[in-house]
Order: sequence, then C-alpha cells, then structure tokens
Amino acid sequence: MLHTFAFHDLFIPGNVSAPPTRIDTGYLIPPGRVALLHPFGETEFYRHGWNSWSPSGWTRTDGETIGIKNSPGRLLTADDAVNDTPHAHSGSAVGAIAGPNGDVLLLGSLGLGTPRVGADGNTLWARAEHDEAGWFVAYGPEQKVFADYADLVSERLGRRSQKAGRVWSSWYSFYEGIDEQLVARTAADLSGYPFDVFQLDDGWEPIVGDWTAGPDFPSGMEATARTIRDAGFRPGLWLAPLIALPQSPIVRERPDLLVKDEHGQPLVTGYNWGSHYHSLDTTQDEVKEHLREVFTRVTGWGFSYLKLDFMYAGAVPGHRQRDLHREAAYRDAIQHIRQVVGDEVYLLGCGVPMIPSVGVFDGARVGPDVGAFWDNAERVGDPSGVGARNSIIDSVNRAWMKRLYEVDPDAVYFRSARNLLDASQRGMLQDVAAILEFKSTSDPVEWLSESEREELRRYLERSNEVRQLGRYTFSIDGREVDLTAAVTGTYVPEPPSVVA
Ligand code: 9PG
Repeated sequence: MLHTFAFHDLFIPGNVSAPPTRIDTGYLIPPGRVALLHPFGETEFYRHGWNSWSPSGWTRTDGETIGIKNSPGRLLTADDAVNDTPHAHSGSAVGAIAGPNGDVLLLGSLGLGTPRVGADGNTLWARAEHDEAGWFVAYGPEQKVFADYADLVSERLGRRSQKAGRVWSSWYSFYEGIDEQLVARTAADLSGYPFDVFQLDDGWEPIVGDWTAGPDFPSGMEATARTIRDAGFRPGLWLAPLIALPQSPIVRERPDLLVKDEHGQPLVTGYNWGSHYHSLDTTQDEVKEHLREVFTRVTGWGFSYLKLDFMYAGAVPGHRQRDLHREAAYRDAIQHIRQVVGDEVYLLGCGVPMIPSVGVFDGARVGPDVGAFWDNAERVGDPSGVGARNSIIDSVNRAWMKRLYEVDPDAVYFRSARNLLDASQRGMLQDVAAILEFKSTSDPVEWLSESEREELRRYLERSNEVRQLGRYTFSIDGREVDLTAAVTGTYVPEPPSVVA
C-alpha cells in the first residue's frame, strides 16, 4: 500500500505492507518490504556491514559500492555473503541517505531475520529474509536519527550494563605464539599497570574446536587464570565456540553435530588458520549440551571475561536440525551461552552479527583487526583486511552503536619497536579508542621504552571527555580531533623514513 511519510516540510511517498505508526522520533513500519521514494537524487548512502569485520561507511549512490569484492572466501567470513550486492548499494539491518544540511533519512530494522537496506538515486528500500521485526524510518540530524534508531533496537533486544574496563590482550603482540611461561612473565611485567583485564587470545587451545588446555599450557588453564589473577587482573580468554577445524576431534568424531550443506555434508562456513572450518548446529540438544560443558569448564577455570570469536558462523545459511531462521538460531545459541555463564561474566563478541547480538553481549568488536601497519599490501582494496586503516574506518562509522553495547575498535599501540605505524598513526588509533570508550592494547611492557610506558599509563588512567562535533570530528578533553581524512581514505601515510 502507499503511504506518505511527513517529516516537517519533507514528504516521502512510500510503498509499505501495512499502515505505519507515527512516534515522536519517526515512524514504525510493520514487517514486509519497504520502498521509499526520496527526493535527494544521487547522494551519500550509509552502508552497514553484517558482522564485526564487515565494511561500513558512507559512499555516494553514484559512486563505488562498499563491500568485499572479488573474494568469495573472505566475503563468506567477513560479511553476509548470500545477500551481498556488489553492483548495487545495500547493507545489513540499517541504511541511510543524506539530505541537505546534515539531515539524513534512515531506514532500519528493529530485529532479526537478516534485514537488508539499500538505496539508489531514487529509492531507499528494505526487505528481510525472514520478516517479522518491522522497521523504523526517521529524518533529521545524522547523529540524532542513528541514536533514535539504536535506542529502539535496544528497547526491543536489550542493553547490558557491564563495562570491560581497560584490557590487555595477547593477540597483537604474540599472536598464536603463547605459552604458560610467556603469559606468566608478561602478566607479572604488567602488574601495577592500570589494566582491568588480561585476556589470552587464540593459541592456548590444541586446535580450534577443542576447548581444552593445549600442549603449551601443561599446568592447565586454571593455573594460568590464577597467575593472571595474582598479577592483579581479571582473567580473560578467547574462544570460537561455534566453529571447528576439519582436524578437530568434534569434526572427526561427530560430524552429525555440524551445520550441513544441501548434500548433507558438513557445510564450509568460513576460512582462517590456512583452512576452511565448519559450524556447530546449535539447534541440536547435544550441541547445546556441549556448549554448556565448554562454558562451565572455562568459567570454572576462573576466566570471567570471554572474547567469543567467529560467532557469525552460527548464523550462516545452511541445514540445521530445527527449522528456524539462521539469525534466530544464532540468538538462541548466544542466549543459551549467556544463561550458562550467568550475568557476571563479560562477553565480548567478535565476528558477531551486529544486531542479533544486542542485549546478550556486553561488548562487540566493530571493525576488522588492527595490525602494526597502516594498510595491508596483500589485500589492497579489501576493506575487511587487517590493518590500522580499515579498523579505523569501520570503527568510526559504527560509533553510534555505543548505545547497543560497548564498542571495541580493537587494540591500540604504544610501542614504536616492532611497529610500522608512526606516532601520528598510533595517535589516531588511541583517539578512536578514546572516542569509542574502549581501551585495549597488546604491548608487552618489555617492548616499550621508558617514555612509551609512561604514555601508556597516562592513557589508561585518563578518563576522557568526548563529544562528537560532526560525522568524523570529535572533541577529546577539549582537543579537536578530525578523523575525516583517515576515514574517507584521503589520508596518505608519510613514506617510512629510512633509518641508516
Ligand atoms: C585470533 C584472531 C583474533 C582477532 C579476531 C580474529 O575475516 N577474517 O578472515 C578474519 C580472520 C581472523 C580474524 C578476523 C577476521 O581475527 O578478530 O582479534 O582474536 O581472530 O585467531
């Protein structure tokens, strides 16, 4: 049916499935397809990515689309592959187009069902694989309409209140090369630094899919958790509980517990660790029981901050035992995990589908991995590739998600050693983390000079007064920070100086 949406002096004709309801901040539209005829012509479009690593940001409707191009494996891992439209502008759950004077027209889903929003020079449209959530449409100042949208989403899906505090993570220094002695030494060196959490990342487990202590942790994970606690920190642990590598015991022994393809074979749900991997079918009772065991075990060891990674793989299309929409299956799985660990455990989502994680996760990663370099030379043009540049672009474009959960832009660096980022690039990362209010680093004390140690301390101790001034401009403690060049890609790094 046709409906005309009235926003002050702007009238937008739209095609909707049932009559919308006016609310103070805009309109609620019942589930079903939506097409709005906008008067802005070719303009800017805000594209939102499906999971933590998926590209998000503003582009022109008559310009290049934002997304992962020409790389099916990465697309499967780092965005919603089946709904991607490389030749047309579309994104996940929410989209917006820019009108005059900083006002935007936003259209966003209020729930699950892999909702999709797209635009061109005439229309802003929305549809979902599984339509039951309904939509919000609003027109007004950019920050206000995004905030209003976020508030409606968390009204429906919840908002947790636990804060992570300041986090040290092992990933961006040691990667998988961790062992119990290195962890003990690193934690002892950090003792007295104002960190709240010391989080072990990937590398402790024998193989992804087997969440027991690996060979480099011969004393067991409980001993390591104790070591971390004795150093003065809350023990944190990484795991990817919904996926398993082909060589893991669960895949070899119980392939029946996996999500299947159309031939009944274990479905490939992503790529990493030089391999493909599979997903657990969380709709099966035995898988729920397995998850209960895993989470009872790791919290029993003493870890109370959990970084749950590659979670999108629990929401990919595939054959599951129970026939419910993939995002509903995912939410059911994370609610089960939350129920097992209880309210006191901090859950940081990584590689999570963004909207279906609201209200269950305390925090979520909102961009690709950082790296100790600006851009990835091997994957130029892949906006989900590792590096400071891509991480900053995605994270800043998702600052509005603060209202849904804590937003983690990933680690920042203080070290100049073993780092290709110069001081100004390190400063940008530090500013982005201050703006998003989530401070983490991976620098071992040993890798820092005396002055870098001081800088790190000051950074962690400072609580910042942050204000957003414009789309990419902020004030941090009265200092103006303009990230426009970095986020829009016009920032060109200085060529590294050659040290004789
Ligand atoms: C551990 C790492 C770290 C890191 C996570 C995640 O799109 N991808 O293919 C992709 C692969 C790995 C990845 C991110 C994206 O890294 O983000 O912080 O925990 O796993 O293995």
